[in-house]
Amino acid sequence: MKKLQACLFAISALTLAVPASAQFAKAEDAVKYRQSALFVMQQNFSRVAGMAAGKIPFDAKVAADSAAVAEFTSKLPWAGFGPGSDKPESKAKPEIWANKAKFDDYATKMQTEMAKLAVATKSGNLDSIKLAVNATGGTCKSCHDDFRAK
Ligand code: ASC
Repeated sequence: MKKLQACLFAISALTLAVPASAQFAKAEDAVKYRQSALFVMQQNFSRVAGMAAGKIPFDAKVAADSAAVAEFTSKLPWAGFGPGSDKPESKAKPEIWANKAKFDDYATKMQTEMAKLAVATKSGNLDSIKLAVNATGGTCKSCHDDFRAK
């Protein structure tokens, strides 16, 4: 019974990790949450990008596993950009909160391209992976250009 409870608790904790309406105990926690999610996503995306660029030996399974993690983590950071989370020091520009619709649009585009990258890695076709890496990287860059301080 204890095990079942622990298991159900773990499952609900996982489910609760995601919603965009999430509240955090402190604004600093929201910043840490979004930075952590973006870091895990970036580590996994750049591994696939490195393979697409020929900088890392291509391994179809590692690429697919990495892209799957990048796709999942691409859903997480946005909960950490809620009201008040502009206050702690970070590279996130105040323009994010002033132009939330534009920021959200970039976030959606990135998630769409990341999902296509995950599909491409499942095909194992390096040419489609390269195209998807470029499209995804473009969505990272355009948002950074507008909304991330140097
Ligand atoms: C990365 C990373 C980014 C994007 C961007 C793509 O690996 O850290 O910010 O890709 O450089 O243009």
